[in-house]
Amino acid sequence: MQIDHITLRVLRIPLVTPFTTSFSTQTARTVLTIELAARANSKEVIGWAECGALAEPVYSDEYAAGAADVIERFLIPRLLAASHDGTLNVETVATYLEPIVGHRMAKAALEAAVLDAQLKASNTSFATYLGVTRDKVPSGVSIGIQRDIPTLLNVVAGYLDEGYQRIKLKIQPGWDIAPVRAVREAHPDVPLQVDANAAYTLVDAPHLSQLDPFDLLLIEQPLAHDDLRQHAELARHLSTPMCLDESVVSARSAADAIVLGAAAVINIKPSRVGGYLEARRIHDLARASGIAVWCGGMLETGLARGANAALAGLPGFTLPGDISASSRFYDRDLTAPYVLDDGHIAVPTFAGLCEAPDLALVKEFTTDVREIPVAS
Ligand code: NPG
Repeated sequence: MQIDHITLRVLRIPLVTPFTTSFSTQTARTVLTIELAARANSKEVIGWAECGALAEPVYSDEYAAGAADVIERFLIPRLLAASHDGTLNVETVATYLEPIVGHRMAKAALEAAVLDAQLKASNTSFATYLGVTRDKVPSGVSIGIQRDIPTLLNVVAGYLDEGYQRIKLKIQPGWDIAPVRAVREAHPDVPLQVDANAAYTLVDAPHLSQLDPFDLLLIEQPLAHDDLRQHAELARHLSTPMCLDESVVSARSAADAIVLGAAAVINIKPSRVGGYLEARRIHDLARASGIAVWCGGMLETGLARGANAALAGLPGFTLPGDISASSRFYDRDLTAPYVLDDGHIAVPTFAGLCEAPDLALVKEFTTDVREIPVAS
């Protein structure tokens, strides 16, 4: 593949309702997008992708403006060298970017733009590329921390009415046992799980064990991202299965977590782990180890939501993912909206990772643009 032009944009897209987690309240999604014009298979194609990094480094150490900087300054020059040598394709991207330490979300975004272009040039859907045959995946919804329990119960009932197949509640110290008890009492049979985004320490083990009677699918990332050993210790105190999100950043860290007994379940977010190819490797490893996986969400726009649905079609994804309808977060999505159909999201059949976005909408939401010159 030869790259002809790259445009980086930072967009600010309003959310339909504020989303509160233990680390922040978001009222809008700041998202870095990549538009990559390329030639492959004698075709001119445009690959689109978005970066998972938030506006601030509060979920991980990456943030949108920083990702734009590292992409422009350090990652694109390496891809352009590969493009010039004629050795650029999605399978070589990670190798070219390897000398740059970390910055997985930035790398994932660039790899996704190349993958989208490559799939479009070969007229192949992402599901076909992965070998996925499922045509839809069950949809779960992630519910932020609410003002009070009556409000939470209303919100949960609304999403269940829409058809969501499982509920994930965000928790933090002061908002954990009571809200979970209330939701479980109101909905005894609903698949339910909780996500702490690293808000606790091992000292909280006795407190967290009070969640055990509520028959939760899992507790997600109660401890710090670099606390694998203590997650293993906490797992021994709880009967609720331990799931890791922030701690699993690669197939290597997934293997460590599994061997240590720190994860009975893994949340796979392609952007957190450096891209869809690494996400697939984690799926394969977990499946071979008998560890369940599910696809996490980062408030994706239509540039990544469908690709996540395709990934979640792989056989190891045995739990519903945070792959909700576009309307869960956005009044107007960048692409045709993803809709819930009987509690499921369709696995896309179009060529590429995503449909081309609505350029007028992209323009409306853009707060910063960088055109990257490509020397021929
Ligand atoms: O459905 O896209 C979604 C959101 C799911 O809760 C969700 N994501 O910690 O998993 C998380 C959380 C998150 C959102 C993390 C944005 C980081 C950024």
